[in-house]
Amino acid sequence: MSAGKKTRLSRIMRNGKVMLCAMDQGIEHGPSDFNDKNIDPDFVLDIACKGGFTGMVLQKGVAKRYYENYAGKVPLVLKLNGRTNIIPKDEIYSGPVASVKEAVALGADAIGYTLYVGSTMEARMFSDFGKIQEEASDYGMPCIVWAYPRGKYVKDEKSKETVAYAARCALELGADIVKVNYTGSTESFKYVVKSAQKCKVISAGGSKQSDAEFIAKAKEVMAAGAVGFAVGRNVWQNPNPLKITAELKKVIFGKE
Ligand code: FBP
Repeated sequence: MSAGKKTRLSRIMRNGKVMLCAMDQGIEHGPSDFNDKNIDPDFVLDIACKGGFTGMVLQKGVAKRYYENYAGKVPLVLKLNGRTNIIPKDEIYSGPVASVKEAVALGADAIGYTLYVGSTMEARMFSDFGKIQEEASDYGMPCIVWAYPRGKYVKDEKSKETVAYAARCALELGADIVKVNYTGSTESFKYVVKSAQKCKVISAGGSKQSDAEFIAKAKEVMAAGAVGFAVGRNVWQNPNPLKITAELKKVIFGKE
């Protein structure tokens, strides 16, 4: 691993663990995910800083207009592809919208890229990512892959086998960290972690759950050997974002 990549990875990790705050839902789901407060990126960036997140995931437009004031307080993970949920799942494809060079210019410490494993557009997405990954290697930029099995051939997006397959693809394609959806049990998630081998596994937060459900899930994820979370809605849709963050932090990092 290059010295640059090691340095950047160490900035988005604490004691080997990862806790990212994700706010790319504005493109992935649309403004319906937001309320009057969290529609404002400053509201979410403030939570990320005060909550001790190890990174903030943004698309480039938001990063350009908002991140400057938070640099040095929370590292930036720039998402390099995106799509709306208006396009049908059957033809799901997420194309590149930014480059690694732009991520470097914006001060990012890692890039994020979604791969819809199993989709009809898989070959194109793997090839797009291949170029991104090559550019990332040139710059010593860590790659975090959002590995989501999706499309008309995917029977169960959250089954142990399918999620493990997606996680393995991330390893095979050169990701440093893979973000997957939780498979529902520690046992099944252990298989996902095992399949990803040297590619570290983090879990998505998913749609908003009760505090108790979310924290129980977090405990199961960590017990399976994952290194953390990239979470959005379960934090910034929570009426008390810093309280749930503190609880999640305890699960991920233990006593600090
Ligand atoms: P959440 O914690 O809100 O689920 O965010 C995680 C995330 O991966 C986001 O980065 C992304 O916008 C969204 O989920 C994608 O969701 P979907 O599975 O609906 O495509």
